[in-house]
Amino acid sequence: MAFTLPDLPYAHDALADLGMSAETLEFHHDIHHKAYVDNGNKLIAGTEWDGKSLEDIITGTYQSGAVAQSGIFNNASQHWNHAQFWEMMGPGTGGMPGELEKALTEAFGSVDKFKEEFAAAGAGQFGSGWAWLVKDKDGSLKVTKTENGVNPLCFGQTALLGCDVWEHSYYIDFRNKRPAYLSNFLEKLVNWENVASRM
Ligand code: MN3
Repeated sequence: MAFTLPDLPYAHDALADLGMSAETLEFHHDIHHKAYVDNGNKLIAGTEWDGKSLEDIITGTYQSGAVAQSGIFNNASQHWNHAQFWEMMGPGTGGMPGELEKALTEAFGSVDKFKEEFAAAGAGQFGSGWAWLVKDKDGSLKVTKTENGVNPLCFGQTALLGCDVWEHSYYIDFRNKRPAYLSNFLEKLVNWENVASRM
């Protein structure tokens, strides 16, 4: 089953008033995400991964550790990461569902402490990567960061929230100010109902 680029779940300009411009989404979704889809399809054609599910390709190539698989892993994982990322944001969504607020408070002490930890993980990721809120195998909530395309699937974790901290995600709107992008993401862009639905 070949990868396909999913449509954004909102218009390209739907997040502009919230700090993510149409130009960013045109580059990020239409060009960067599309490139992961197209390159992944080219690399997978005719290999043992042809016809496997996206999740199986990601975990299988990551666990193999083989350099020959790294191109397939990088493109497959980045395709999955971006497909989740678009869904985790949204325009004018409601507040945080009570069950999520309760779970974050239990795990981190307060919602604000969770946001501080998440923003610090994203700011502290050296180079390209992602910040995550995950549900670990034992059910506990944790904040993590990963390099490049590595994601929670690689560690058997459930991704509840992810933030792309590659420069292409923020350079147009925030230039080099990654902490400002992360703060804006947490305060204005996250679709907390989507996050809660992943628990
Ligand atoms: Mn990206």
